[in-house]
Amino acid sequence: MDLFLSGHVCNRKTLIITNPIKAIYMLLILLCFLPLQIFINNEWHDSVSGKKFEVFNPANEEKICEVEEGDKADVDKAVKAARKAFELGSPWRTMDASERGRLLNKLADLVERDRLILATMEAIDGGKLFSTAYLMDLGACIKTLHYCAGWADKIHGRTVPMDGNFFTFTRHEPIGVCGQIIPWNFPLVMFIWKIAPALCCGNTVVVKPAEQTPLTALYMGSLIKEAGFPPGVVNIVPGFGPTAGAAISHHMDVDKVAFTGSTEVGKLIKEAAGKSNLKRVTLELGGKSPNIIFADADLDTAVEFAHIGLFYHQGQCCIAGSRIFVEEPIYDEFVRRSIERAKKYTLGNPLLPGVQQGPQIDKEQFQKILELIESGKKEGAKLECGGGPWGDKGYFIQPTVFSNVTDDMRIAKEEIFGPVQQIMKFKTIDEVIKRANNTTYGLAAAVFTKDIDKALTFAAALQAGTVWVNCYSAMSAQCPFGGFKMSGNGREMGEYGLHEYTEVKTVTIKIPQKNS
Ligand SMILES: *[C@@H]1O[C@H](CO)[C@@H](O)[C@H](O)[C@H]1NC(C)=O
Ligand SMILES: *[C@@H]1O[C@H](CO)[C@@H](O)[C@H](O)[C@H]1NC(C)=O
Ligand SMILES: CC(=O)N[C@H]1CO[C@H](CO)[C@@H](O)[C@@H]1O
Repeated sequence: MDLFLSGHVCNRKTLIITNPIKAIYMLLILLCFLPLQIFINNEWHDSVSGKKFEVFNPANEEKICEVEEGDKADVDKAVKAARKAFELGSPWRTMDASERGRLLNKLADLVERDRLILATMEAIDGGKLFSTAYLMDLGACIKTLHYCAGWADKIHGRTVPMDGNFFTFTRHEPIGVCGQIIPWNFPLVMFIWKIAPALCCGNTVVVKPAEQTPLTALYMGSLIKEAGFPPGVVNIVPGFGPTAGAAISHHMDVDKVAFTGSTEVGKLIKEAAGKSNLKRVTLELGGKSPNIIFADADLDTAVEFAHIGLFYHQGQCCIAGSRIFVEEPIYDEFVRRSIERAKKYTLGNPLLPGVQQGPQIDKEQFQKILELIESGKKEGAKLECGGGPWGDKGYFIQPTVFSNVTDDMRIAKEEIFGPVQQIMKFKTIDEVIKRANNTTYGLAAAVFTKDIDKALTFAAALQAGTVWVNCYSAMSAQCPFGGFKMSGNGREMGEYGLHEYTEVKTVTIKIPQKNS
């Protein structure tokens, strides 16, 4: 996600990059034209059931629009279209690989052209800071599309020195129809992270955006058509997890499903795959990532990254560093500076310049976070600041810092997905490795130290898909991303991510022997 955060976030000048009023005006015009429907075969469809669902702005709880609600019958239609587009001899299967790359580059250009509109939609629909959406999210989307476009004609097989008189080579073929289920916290980035690798490898896709945040995905439908992708290559079915999402994961004609979301739902998806056609499954799930700060670390850097690593996007990140272990000698000072940093926030409408924290996504998340904050208070953690809702409209929560946190508290064990920072104390290296790993999750981890030996010890010992040293949340399209343990299966992005969208086929040809 290209989140080299502190650099951007601290520099106020880069934040006010464009005119939000113009953006709102454009969005209003656009909503009149944006088909709030199901996108199948490059055309817009009403739902088979005739149902629609409402989409809300989490900053003021007001309804933005209604969207056609996809369910099993709509997923069936979308899968049929995707299957047809995948058939041998179809325009997509006969297209040169370099042409697939060109289409992805074209799509990147269209996203860049409409960056303002897409960033505004993310802000209104998902409560994301407009400035962050414009700089970080849209920036990451454009780079990811270009990155995958570059791979399209570089997916090579190998020749294999097989025993006997044979010529053997491998083909890295697309898997087929891929179901892709997108979370609400990074609606557009995750949409691109899913479709771009799948398409560059030659798959076709059926995408379900989150019911809270379907707007940018639908807008992408119109850009995909404009870019010139053949009908059926990308199909977009907005709807709910237990209906449309379940239909995708149980479908007998979906070859792979990729999901980003909660561990709980990840388990359901694997189960559905097991009960249907054993479709391939990749999952990017929850986390409770440890962030370990040694006394020899640069304290300013550590405080800032620990802060951003947790509070970014209102804490609604799977990688959030939500268990901060601080070495005893600097504990009190670290806590003091973390409180000072957290108190500096301006909360408010995410479209307005200068606002640094927007609302949580919906009432359910809002209430869950407040309940966890209460549990922290009850279980004896020290509430240093925040600790409750903010304002009288919208799902805002005050930036909250807990010190004196112990490993057995719920706030130290459960994924909060909110602006709530837990700071724990540690004494020895062995102790903190055990405590850091003592979780069912394994998505990310970080260590802050100037000692290269310590850094390398932790890089090896921490059970996590990504380990950062002296930084946090640094991500980009070239780097594989995913989880150990119950944080998921498989990797997304980077060259490793492409393996999850290809099947390897071994072709063996008998070489005729000359009679001697
Ligand atoms: C920290 O927690 C312990 C028990 O876990 C408690 O005895 C102590 O008073 C707490 N300290 C502060 C400053 O809240
Ligand atoms: C791991 O956590 C559990 C509780 O969640 C605790 O009982 C156990 O002692 C911990 N183990 C270590 C090595 O910290
Ligand atoms: C590599 C390593 O030391 N991993 C350990 C992390 O901590 C867990 C829990 O204590 C151990 O089970 C792992 O062996």
